[in-house]
Amino acid sequence: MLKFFYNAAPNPMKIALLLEELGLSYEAIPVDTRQGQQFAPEYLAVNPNAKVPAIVDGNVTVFDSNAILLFLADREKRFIVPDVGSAERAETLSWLMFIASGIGPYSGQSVHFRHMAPEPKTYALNRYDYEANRHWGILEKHLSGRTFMVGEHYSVVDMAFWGWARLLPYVLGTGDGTWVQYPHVKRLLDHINTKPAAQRAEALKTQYSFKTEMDAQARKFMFPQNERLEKND
Ligand SMILES: N[C@@H](CCC(=O)N[C@@H](CS)C(=O)NCC(=O)O)C(=O)O
Repeated sequence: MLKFFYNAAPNPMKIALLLEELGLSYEAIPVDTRQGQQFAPEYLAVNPNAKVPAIVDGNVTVFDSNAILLFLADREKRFIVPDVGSAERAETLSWLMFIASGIGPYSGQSVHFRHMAPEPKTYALNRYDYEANRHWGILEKHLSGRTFMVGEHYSVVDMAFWGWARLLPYVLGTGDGTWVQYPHVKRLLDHINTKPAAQRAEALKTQYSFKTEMDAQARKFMFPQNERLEKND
């Protein structure tokens, strides 16, 4: 059976949604990153980057969320346009990579500097907040004249979008006011949230009690770079 290594963070949740939409049988294996389980040698053999998500299916291993989306959609021939030379397929790749290399990293760093980093952080927070908003602004504009991210149908690009859009008020620190600025992002998010597969994906986080405290041990695992600062003190 397909093994899905996950926690409740945005990148794994994209995969939970696709697995639920595909109706594939899978074993959900929690990786508690605040307890350092991402660094276990058995997990590093699956994902040398020590992050979630990853999947193992028979002799196939895939890590990095948008690579997993692409792999599963291609293999199952669902939620993606199959013609690799088509304009729609090209658009699919562009938006998948935009989400992987722009939305994810800038939103993630915006969360880090807004909610986790010690002072002084004005410069870094300003940069990542600006870039996160710039990237979400591009999606907002793109969605203003269309129902889905690509083409006329719900696809893996919408699922990649959903993983992060769920957390946008937290990412930008703007609470409910977020949706005044991003109404089209909200419209697509709400649409996906009505799907039973999205609700089953969200329910995954109740299957396992992930560590919630961001204590000294969790910070050591999540922010290993800080050790260098301590040495320089
Ligand atoms: N490019 C990777 C990023 C994965 C990633 O950063 N995952 C986060 C959760 S969303 C994680 O594992 N964090 C734990 C850590 O940084 O130790 C992907 O899209 O899968």
